[in-house]
Amino acid sequence: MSNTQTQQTQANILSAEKTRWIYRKMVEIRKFEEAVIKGTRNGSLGPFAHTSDGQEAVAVGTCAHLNEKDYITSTHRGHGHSIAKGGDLNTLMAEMAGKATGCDKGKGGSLHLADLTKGNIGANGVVGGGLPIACGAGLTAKLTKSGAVTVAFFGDGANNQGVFHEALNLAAIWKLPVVFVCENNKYGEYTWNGYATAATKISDRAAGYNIPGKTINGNDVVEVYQTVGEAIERARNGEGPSLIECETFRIQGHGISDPQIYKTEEEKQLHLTDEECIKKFKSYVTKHQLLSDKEMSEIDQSIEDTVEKALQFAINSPYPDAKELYTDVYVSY
Ligand SMILES: Cc1ncc(C[n+]2csc(CCOP(=O)(O)OP(=O)(O)O)c2C)c(N)n1
Ligand SMILES: [Mg+2]
Repeated sequence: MSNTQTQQTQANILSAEKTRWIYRKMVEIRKFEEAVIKGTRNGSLGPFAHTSDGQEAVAVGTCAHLNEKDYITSTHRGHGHSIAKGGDLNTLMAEMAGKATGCDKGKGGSLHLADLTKGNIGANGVVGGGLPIACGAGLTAKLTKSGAVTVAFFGDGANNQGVFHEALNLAAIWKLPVVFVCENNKYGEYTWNGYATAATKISDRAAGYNIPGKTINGNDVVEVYQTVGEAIERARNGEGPSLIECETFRIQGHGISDPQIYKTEEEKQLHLTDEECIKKFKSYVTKHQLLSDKEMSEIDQSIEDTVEKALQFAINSPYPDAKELYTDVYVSY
């Protein structure tokens, strides 16, 4: 295939509509996280947050294939997943502030964010906790023949939890429509993954469960879109689960108060390189003439305004009433 032909094939991977959606969502997540960092530091939002800036390509490239009926389970670093799965920025930001107008009426906050109307069945403060829940959603979909696929997002730190192995095994023997998407940002809190994980690649662990496993560049949204897309299609066709490891990096520390003294200078500068996922996608769309600079800056500006409005909405919303304390906490049968 000639270079021109390869370029044309590359350009055909994404429709014009999908290209705009992907760019918009990645920028929405980045600007949302920047507002969360600012709002948390100045006290107008909650006391603490783990942000996902830098990892946008994984959430967006994956959720680009999901519909309203599909599910995701998330992690303590779940704002980006929620936005990519269609969450409304106002109600998500209000949730960051613990307000009554939040998508969980202020009871979830950053760490336990769920958005059930969008198929987001929850972030999880327990590392690896979303993985068996994804199997439950997968089993429901299989038994009810709903056609829904569940994506379980998890970090590299979760791959050494026993529950990771139990979930993969269960999903494999029952051929559940679940895709396990690992965001390998190389750290679990302050511990380098190479120090904590015996496997060379996290995706190698798929072989133990007889399912496909692949490691990809998680900073390249087009690569995520293609590879995770194939795994989602496989799951939707009844062919069972897959494990996709997306190598990426987080721009912030573990939480926003972490000074990252355990990272090398080179690692701290990664977001200034061509590996930064939004920059990478911008080069791609420019090279393939999918979006102009003008279109991208118009999108940037409109998101800037939307996020600012979301922040004001959150700040101006009321806290939940004290009598709400026990509602929606337990399910009654
Ligand atoms: C079962 C459990 N063990 C330990 C913790 C403390 N903890 C919170 S986040 C975290 C690191 C998770 O790392 P990773 O899965 O790679 O996700 P990342 O923070 O990098 O997105 C740990 C150990 C926890 N919340 N739950
Ligand atoms: Mg990690």
